[in-house]
Amino acid sequence: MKTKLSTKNTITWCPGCSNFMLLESVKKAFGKIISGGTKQENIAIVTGIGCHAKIFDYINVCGFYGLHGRVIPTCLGIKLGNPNMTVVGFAGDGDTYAEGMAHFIHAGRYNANMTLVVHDNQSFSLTTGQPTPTTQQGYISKASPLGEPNYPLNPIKLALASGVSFIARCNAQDIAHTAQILEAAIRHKGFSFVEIIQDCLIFNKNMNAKDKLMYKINNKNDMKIAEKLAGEWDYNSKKGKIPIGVLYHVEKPCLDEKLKK
Ligand SMILES: Cc1ncc(C[n+]2csc(CCOP(=O)(O)OP(=O)(O)O)c2C)c(N)n1
Repeated sequence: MKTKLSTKNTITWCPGCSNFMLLESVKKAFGKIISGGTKQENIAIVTGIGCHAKIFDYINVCGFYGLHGRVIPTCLGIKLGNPNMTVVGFAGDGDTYAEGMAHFIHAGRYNANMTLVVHDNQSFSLTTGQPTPTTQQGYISKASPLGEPNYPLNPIKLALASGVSFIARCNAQDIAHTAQILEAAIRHKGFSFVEIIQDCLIFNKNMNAKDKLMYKINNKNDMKIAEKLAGEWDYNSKKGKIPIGVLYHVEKPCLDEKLKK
């Protein structure tokens, strides 16, 4: 299955980039979905533009190498055009929470049956390390020589407030756990959002190596617990605890059911 899902394209991520590990997790999860009866040609992926987006070239499924910030509407277009497709979007933190922010909020409201995977390295890495909305305050880069003035956004809290029906967080370096969560996210009926915490080996390295703060949880539909879990890490420092796993999971009508009515 791994061979069937691989392509012959040369991988151009930096040696040691955690995107390699995420690629493995995605292939494992897709392998399970295909063994469960989904045809390989009925899986479509969409990417933005960025280091994360190169994953498009390395997985042998249908899809659309999209525009920066427009992963979600492109996924939605595929899903509306052919509801039989299993649609998974791969986006960056800059991609999703800067350019593409409005789409993220509405995706929660629409609850279309599709998955968004956000590779959060707290940096616009492909364009050499400018701060994104999840970058910590004080981060110095070419674009913020006096330090990033703004406090980071908490996307998990935003997802909860936007009504996202499946919210999870993973550590890119934990391939088996990430594969398991991705599979659950893809199987979820409705919009699933998986935040991947990943190190960038070149930019914003101060935020790397948070593994020791991480612990595994599996919350179902308890909003109070989800809100507490969402507040345990503020993206601004390497303090506190970082829950990984399913942070919130609820069943509610998805977009095609609402449209049918
Ligand atoms: C509309 C638009 N704005 C800006 C860019 C330039 N751009 C291309 S990649 C990129 C950075 C991507 O950062 P992120 O989404 O965080 O992904 P990463 O490279 O970190 O994986 C930017 C700003 C673009 N291609 N299109």
